[in-house]
Amino acid sequence: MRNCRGCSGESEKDPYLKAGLSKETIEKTLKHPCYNKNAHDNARIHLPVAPVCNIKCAFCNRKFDCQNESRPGVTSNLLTPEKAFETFEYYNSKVENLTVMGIAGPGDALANFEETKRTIQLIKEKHPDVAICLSTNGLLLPQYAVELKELGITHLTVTINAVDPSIGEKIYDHIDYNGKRIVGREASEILLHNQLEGLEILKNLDVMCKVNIVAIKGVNDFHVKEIVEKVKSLGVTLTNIMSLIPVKGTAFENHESLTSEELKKLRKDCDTLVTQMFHCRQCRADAVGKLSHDISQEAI
Ligand code: CLF
Ligand code: SF4
Repeated sequence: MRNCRGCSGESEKDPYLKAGLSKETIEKTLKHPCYNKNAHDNARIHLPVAPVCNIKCAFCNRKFDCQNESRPGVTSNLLTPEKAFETFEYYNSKVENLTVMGIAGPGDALANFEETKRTIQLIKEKHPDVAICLSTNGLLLPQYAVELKELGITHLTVTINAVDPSIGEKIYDHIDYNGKRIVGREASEILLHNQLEGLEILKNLDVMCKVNIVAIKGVNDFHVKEIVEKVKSLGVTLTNIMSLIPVKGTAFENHESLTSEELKKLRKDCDTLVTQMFHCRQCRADAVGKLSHDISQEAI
C-alpha cells in the first residue's frame, strides 16, 4: 500500500522523503546515510561493477572513477557481479548496519546494464531488506526506469549539470547513444531530455530520487538554482551540489573550484527550494562503511 505525504507522517518529520513512497521505501530511506543525514550510524557499500561510460563530461578523466558521484582522481577495482556478491557477503558479516548497496561506477551504472542487473538480483534475492541505490548520468534512464523498479531499486541519483543545452554543451563533450557518437548542442539536448523524462517516469514508481549537480565556477554555478527548480517540478525532494575538483588531463584541469564558503552559500540558497545534502563525502566507487569512515582501503 502506498502512503501519501499526509498519512505516512514521516515526510513532515523528515524533508528528505518525497510524497507517494511506500512504507517499505520510507523505512529504507530513513536507514540510508546519504538520503537521511540522521542515519549516520548506517553504512553503505558500493560495488564497482560498471566500468563503461556512455557520455564524456569535460571534467572527467576516465582513468578514474565517475566524478559525478565520486571522489575525483580515485581508481576503484572492478568486480564481476558474482565477485561483487561475495564482497557484499564479506562486508555484511563485518560491518554493522549495512543497510544500503549502491552502484556508482566507476563508469555509468546503466551503460553496464547487464552487470548492474545481475548484481542487484544476487543481492536482492538474499537480502530483501537492503536498499538498492544507483547513480547514473541518466542517458539511458527512460529505457530502464521501469525495469529498475521491477528489479527492486529504491534509490536513484541522476547527475544533471545543466537544464539549458547552451550551458550543457560546455560541460558534455559527447554522448554515445543508439550506436552513434553525438557531439555539441545536440548531445546536450538528448542527455537533458532523457534525464528529465527518466525522472518523470520515476516520479510515480516508488523510487526515492536525488539529483547531483557538479557546480563549475563561471560555467554553470550561476545556473544551479534553475536546475534545482526544474527537478523540483519533477518531484525531486533532495539535491546534492558538489564543487568541481579539477583533474589533470581534462579541459578543466586548471579551473578554479568554488571555495567552501561559495559552495555553502549555493547550497543554502537552494535549500529554500529543495532539501540539500550538506554531508556528501564524494565517495569512491568501491566505498564501504559509514559516510564518516570509509573502510574500503583498510584490512578488516
Ligand atoms: Fe552511494 Fe550515492 Fe547511493 Fe549514497 S553515495 S550511490 S546515494 S549509496 Fe552519498 Fe557518497 Fe555523496 Fe554519493 S556520500 S558521493 S551522495
Ligand atoms: Fe566521467 Fe561520470 Fe561523466 Fe561518465 S558520467 S564521463 S564516468 S564523470
